[in-house]
This record gives sequence, structure tokens and C-alpha cells, in this order.
Amino acid sequence: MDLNMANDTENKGFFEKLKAGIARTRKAFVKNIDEVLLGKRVIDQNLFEELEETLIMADVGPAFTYELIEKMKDQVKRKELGDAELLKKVLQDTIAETLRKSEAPLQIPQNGLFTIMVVGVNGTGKTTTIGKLAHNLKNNGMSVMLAAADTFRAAAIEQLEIWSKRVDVPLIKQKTGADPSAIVFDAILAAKSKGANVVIIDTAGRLHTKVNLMEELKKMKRIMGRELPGAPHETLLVLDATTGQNAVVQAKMFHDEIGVSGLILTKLDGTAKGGVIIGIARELNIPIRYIGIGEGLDDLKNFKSEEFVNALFEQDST
Ligand SMILES: Nc1nc2c(ncn2[C@@H]2O[C@H](COP(=O)(O)OP(=O)(O)OP(=O)(O)O)[C@@H](O)[C@H]2O)c(=O)[nH]1
Ligand SMILES: [Mg+2]
Repeated sequence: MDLNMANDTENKGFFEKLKAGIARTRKAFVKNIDEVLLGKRVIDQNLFEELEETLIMADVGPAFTYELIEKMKDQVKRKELGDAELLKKVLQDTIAETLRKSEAPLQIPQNGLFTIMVVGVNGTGKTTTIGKLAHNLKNNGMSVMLAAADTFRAAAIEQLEIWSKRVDVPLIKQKTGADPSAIVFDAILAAKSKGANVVIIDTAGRLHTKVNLMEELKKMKRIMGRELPGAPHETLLVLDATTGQNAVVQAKMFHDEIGVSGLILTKLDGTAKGGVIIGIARELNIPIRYIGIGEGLDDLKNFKSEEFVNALFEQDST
């Protein structure tokens, strides 16, 4: 089912919010690009160098930057581009095409139990995102359950409990230090017996070592698959946009280790590094499911590439 049932007014409201949220990225990116391109009469090596530097600074990543510049040079050589301002159109179209490939909203079947494991390094926004996602799914008529499998940090369970109360969905938990796989086991059992549609599992972002963390996540996946064929149905990796290129590195690492089926990019509000979404789309073959643009319940939204590109290139009203 389409999980985005927002009506037109809500969509408009969200678009304005998205625009406001990514204002700093727009300033750091589109405005700098404009400075490089607009009003230039000749397209020369100098211009390409300036453009390349601006793109790299905007966190879109080396692969995207290289390909784009090569494409532009090629078009200039073939005399398809004579005007620097036309380069902006090529840039915008290339971004749109890159982001489009990463657009694939999460589809949750109406029947049966769907399990979502949420992973990511500490502080990226896992627990907060789970609260927002539970709210979103509940509003779409699903019965949702949360599982507090981050048992490493004392405050982690409490934090998820606050969200579960706020959203009014049940929470499966044990004491700090308990085996996360035991919680996942309990949660699947409880969800089956209550006929819940979705279980969302919070996991630790940090253990004593990185190896420990990956081993623990793998074990949780194994236990889930044993208790419920196909589980986890979705492994969502939460990435923090403010970390720029680090987010790409983290995604590669998690994907290599445990396999990731979807991405969520948080904290797009208030960062100038939002261009990283383009690097993520270009360098990873993993759908971007949602984006986070704030700390509130309604600040998580399905990733829609066209909406994002429009918000990015929209002229700033200020
Ligand atoms: N501005 C903004 N802040 C966010 C967003 N998502 C999460 N945060 C904030 O980021 C901080 C960390 O969020 P958590 O949800 O605790 O992150 P976590 O990944 O669960 O962290 P650990 O449990 O330590 O691994 C909190 O202060 C959140 O309110 C977002 O989209 N925008
Ligand atoms: Mg957490």
C-alpha cells in the first residue's frame, strides 16, 4: 500500500517545510553553482575547475562530480553547450536522474507480519526516526509494535519508551544488558499473538567494538529469520546528513557486513551538507526510503526525488 496518504494541503505544507529545511544546502550548493556559472561568457577549463571544486564542497561525492564534468565537457566539445547557463540545466537534469534511481518507497503488505530492523551508528537518529515511522504507519491504519533491542545504553530503552507512549504503540523491552536477540524473539512472538502488522526494532549504534556490533546485528537477523520466514523484511540504515561523505562510508560498511535494504537520511534540516543525498544515490544501489527534516512526529517523509529536486532548485524567496 502507498504509505503516503497525505492530502494535497499536507503535501504543500510539507513541500514548504522541505524547502525551508534544505535552505542551507540550497545556499551552499545551488547558490555557489550559480556564482560559478551565471554571467560567464566562455566555458573553459577554469570554469570546469571551479565547478568541480564547488560540487566536491557540496558533498555530492567524487563519482558524481567526475561523471557530470565529463558529460559537460563532452557536450561542449560536440557544441551542444555554448552557454555556461545551460550547464546548470545539465546539472539539474543529472541530479534528477540520479535521485530518481534511488526512489522506491517502502511497501508494506496489508496482511501478515512485516518486521523492520533499524540500524546505524550512534546518534544518527535511529530511535527518533522509529518514533516518527511508527506514527506515520499508525496513521495509515497499521498496528505497530516497537522492540527495544538497544540494550547497551541505559537510557536507550527509556528513550524508545517515551516515543511508544507518545505515539501510543506497544513496546517490547527487557532490562539494560539483556540479549538483543531475546528481545527480538519476544517481539515476534508478541506481534504474532496480537496480530500486529509491523514490528520496528531499535538497535544499538555502538558496542564495545565495531566487530561486536556487526556480529550482534547478524545474530539478531538470524534469530528473526528462524522465527519468521523472510524476517527482517526490511533492514533500514539511518544516516545523518550532517556527516557528509562519512554517511556514504557508513552505508558501504553496513551493507557489506549485514545487508541493507533501505536508507533513511536524517537531519537534512539545518545542514549545508544535504548534497550528500546525491552522492548516496550515485554510489549506493540501495533505495532511499525516507528523509528526516526535523525532530517532530511529522518530520519524516517518503523520499520523492522530483519533490526534492524542486525544493533544491526553487529560487530562494529571501
Ligand atoms: N534536526 C534534526 N534532528 C534529528 C533528526 N532526526 C534525529 N534528530 C536528533 O538527533 C539526535 C539523536 O537522535 P537519536 O534518535 O537518539 O539517535 P540514535 O541513532 O538512536 O542514537 P543512539 O541510540 O545513541 O545510537 C536527537 O537529538 C534527535 O532529536 C532530524 O531529522 N532532524
Ligand atoms: Mg537510539
